[in-house]
Amino acid sequence: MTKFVETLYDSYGQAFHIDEVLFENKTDHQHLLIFCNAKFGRVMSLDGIVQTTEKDEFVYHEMLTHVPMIAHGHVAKVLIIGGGDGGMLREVTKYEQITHITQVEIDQQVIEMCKQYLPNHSQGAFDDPRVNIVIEDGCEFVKLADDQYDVIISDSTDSIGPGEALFRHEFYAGCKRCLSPGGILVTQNGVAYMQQDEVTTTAGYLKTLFDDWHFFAAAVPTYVGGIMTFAWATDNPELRRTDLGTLGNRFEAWGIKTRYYNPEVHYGAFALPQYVLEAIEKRDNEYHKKFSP
Ligand code: AG3
Repeated sequence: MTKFVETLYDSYGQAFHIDEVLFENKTDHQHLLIFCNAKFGRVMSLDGIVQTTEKDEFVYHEMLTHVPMIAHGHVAKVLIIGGGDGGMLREVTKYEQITHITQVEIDQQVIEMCKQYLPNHSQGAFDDPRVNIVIEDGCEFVKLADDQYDVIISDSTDSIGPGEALFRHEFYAGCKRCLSPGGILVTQNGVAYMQQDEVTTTAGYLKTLFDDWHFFAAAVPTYVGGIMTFAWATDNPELRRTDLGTLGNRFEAWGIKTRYYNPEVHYGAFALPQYVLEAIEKRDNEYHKKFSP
């Protein structure tokens, strides 16, 4: 039986039995592989790194969508950066009050192949009349876009290859200029234990741009090595402190169906272990040393 061995880390990783290869090709931007596995269903990898699987994708897509959506409370326009598999779009389109969704994906072939081989991710969301798909580098898009969005979700790969630009200061600054007043930016920020520098670096950038920023977390089985952190940034500090009762009322009133997210999980996701807080603070200190007079 053939095996897929993830190449993200040098000295540690995960392996899958490949039951069947559904698609494999070099796109204009990256190497795309979609295969079947008995435990995780269809698995999609880009440049040797697992991006999403049919069985555990709900954790990631629900947390990056519903945490900002429900905390904000009045979202009409959403921008998704990346997310070519369509899982994020599926979650976002669950909200009837949203009038417009722009999704900016660099790799058209990822969208096309995921529509064909991972249809359970998008479940038809690409055909939603509120959706506008733009094939472009997300970092370039946010530098020049004219529109403003209430929630921006960065559903990127890791900070290597095409995804690298989505972890730079200029990207976060671009997102800030595309947020409506009090809008929220959330981003995929890596697995904290394995990629601690990512927490430190992102914290340093967000600190210079937003009045309120932090991280929240969830454990995604196929993003191995512990909890994944998601960055949270906004100029409205009250949104992160939205009380449990309000979260519960909105969740119920809007009838959002989920398998991972619920208001208690939302609330608890902002409680971070000490080693993650230290990674955040490290940047605070380094930043001060470097930039204070
Ligand atoms: N994007 C995040 C993949 C991160 C994998 N990396 C890792 N294990 N550190 C997923 C795209 C799903 N829409």
